[in-house]
Amino acid sequence: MKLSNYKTLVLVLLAGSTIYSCKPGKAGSSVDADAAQKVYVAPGKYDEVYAFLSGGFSGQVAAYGIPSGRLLKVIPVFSQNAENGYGYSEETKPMLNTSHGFVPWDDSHHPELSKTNGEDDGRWLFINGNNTPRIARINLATFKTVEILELPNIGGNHASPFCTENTEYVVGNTRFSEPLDNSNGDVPIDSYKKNFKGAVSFVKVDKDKGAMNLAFQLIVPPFNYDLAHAGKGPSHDWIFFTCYNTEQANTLLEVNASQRDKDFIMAVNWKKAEELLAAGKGTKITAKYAHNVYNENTHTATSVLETGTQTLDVTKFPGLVYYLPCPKSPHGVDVTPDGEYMAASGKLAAVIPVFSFKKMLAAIDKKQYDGMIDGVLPVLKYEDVLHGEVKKPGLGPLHTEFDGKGYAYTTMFVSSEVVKWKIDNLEIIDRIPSYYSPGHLSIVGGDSKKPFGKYLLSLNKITKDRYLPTGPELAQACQLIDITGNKMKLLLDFPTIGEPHYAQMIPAEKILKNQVKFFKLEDNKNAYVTKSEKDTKVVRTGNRVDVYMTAIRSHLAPDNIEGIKIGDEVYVHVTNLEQDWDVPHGFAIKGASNAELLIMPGETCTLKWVPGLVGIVPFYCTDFCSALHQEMQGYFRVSPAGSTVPIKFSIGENPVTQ
Ligand code: RUQ
Ligand code: CUA
Repeated sequence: MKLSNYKTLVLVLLAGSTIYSCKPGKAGSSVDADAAQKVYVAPGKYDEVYAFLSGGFSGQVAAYGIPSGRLLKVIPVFSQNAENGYGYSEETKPMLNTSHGFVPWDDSHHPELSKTNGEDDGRWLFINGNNTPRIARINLATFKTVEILELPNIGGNHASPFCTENTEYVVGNTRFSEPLDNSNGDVPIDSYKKNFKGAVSFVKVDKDKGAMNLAFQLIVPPFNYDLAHAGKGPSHDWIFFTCYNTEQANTLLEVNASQRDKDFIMAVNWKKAEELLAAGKGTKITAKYAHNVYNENTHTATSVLETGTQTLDVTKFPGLVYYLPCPKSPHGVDVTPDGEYMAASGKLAAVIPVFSFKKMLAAIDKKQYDGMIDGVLPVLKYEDVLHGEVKKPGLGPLHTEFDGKGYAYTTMFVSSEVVKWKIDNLEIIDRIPSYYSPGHLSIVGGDSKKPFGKYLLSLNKITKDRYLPTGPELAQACQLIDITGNKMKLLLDFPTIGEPHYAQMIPAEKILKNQVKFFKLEDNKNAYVTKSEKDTKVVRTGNRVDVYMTAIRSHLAPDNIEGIKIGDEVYVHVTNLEQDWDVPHGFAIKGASNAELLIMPGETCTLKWVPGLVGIVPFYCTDFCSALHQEMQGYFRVSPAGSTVPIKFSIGENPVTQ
């Protein structure tokens, strides 16, 4: 783009920003009288739908009830979470291990529900770590993160994780291309075109257990890859990625990556990739990446460093990838429920191009290409693959989802609205303001084969004047929109944690039926479990002290512990003996440079504590578990290094000396 064009672009974007700063439609004025009734969930009643919102730069996921907008739980994923000791306890620390060491934070963008026959099955939720490339899996029976797989060879795991129709794979693509991990990365940055590569990761998911492993990576041209969606039905074998910066710029991308009139959607035939690998065409390369698994019987995570991955260089295998020209720095690509159309959104485009899968196959058959990338990767002709364009949709189209009734809904980032259009004739049906600058939107089942429809969430980047101010940083938010009628109706507006980057929504019944209420004590295989109070003990091994403690309403056993010395490393293993729903106990030690533990019924958690001062140190249960919760406490006695005070522990009238 010439600089003059760039200026025009900036002007357009600025003009967009005045749209939201002048308060479209007066904030709140467009709410119908019955909106309150439609979102009111009476006390004691359950919501109809679970919404899983990414926490963006909080690194977590939040579960909300819809239509009430009630926050149900923050599920820790990539960030340490002091609230329940995730990433602080000895059992969960390995979850945050990477090839770079312990990384206690990430930037989570895209929650993705596991799918069976293209429908959300309510078993697992995947989410990407964008910064230090990782994919996590959350078990929706326990709402716990049970697996985190790092991805090698990429930078910015943004186009991720997207499931194929039966969760055969979750797929991720790189935002930043970079030299492959097995090459010499110490190269001039301006050797980008020569030395940098993109890599698409295909993570195989075990059908029954959900266990992930990196099956293979496709080595692709060094573009920036933004988002993806897998095909379904007729397009089952394919997955589509948007790419920008096909200019392959490595500086001032704001200008340099916006020069071409069209970038691409990259269509990948993953079935073909599978065949090539089965025929031994893959190349194994060395790569270092962590694979962290939380075992639900030991309640303990382990971290393994993997050493290699299979790759296919797409330039060597014709038929693996095709490029569909797509106007102006495309961002989202979304596949209709019937798998026939792909709606793309060019951030800077004036239309929403909708591509036809059928036409794509026909164009591939005809082999009439609009040139080749790297001399070998075919670019199809725009007109040949286009179903049509949604004209004048608004400014800054980003993401689209579907209601299953033939309509699509697209967010307009710059003009701050959600636009409803018809898939067959591409006519715009309705538009509704969104406060403000929506990124993604989410419809219940809206990216699946069978959308449930009814509710749409617009996930907004900016809130400005919507809520009571909270200093320079304002809450991020979303709007709940009723999509049952011809016209969309605003129902509710509520703030969220972190950035509600994207969300997936699912009818509650699909998740309710699998809920775990407590962990069976008899199945607890933690190496430090204590299954009854009489087995509690304190064991010294050199300067390591292991405390085997139990918690039950309303005492911790033992509750008086002596013989700890400066220089010791103390591991307190607390087993919660309760066998009932909703009775966690907490555990915290004065002055410990660590968070508390929050131990679920039947679970064992371990807090590492290095005492720093001589004296008496209290510990207690942090979760208000019973009428005698305040009585749930105890003391450590810490003696100087070299002291001869023996290990001694007791509860009530039963002191025991070792
Ligand atoms: S991308 S706001 Cu991080 Cu999901 Cu489009
Ligand atoms: Cu246990 Cu409070």
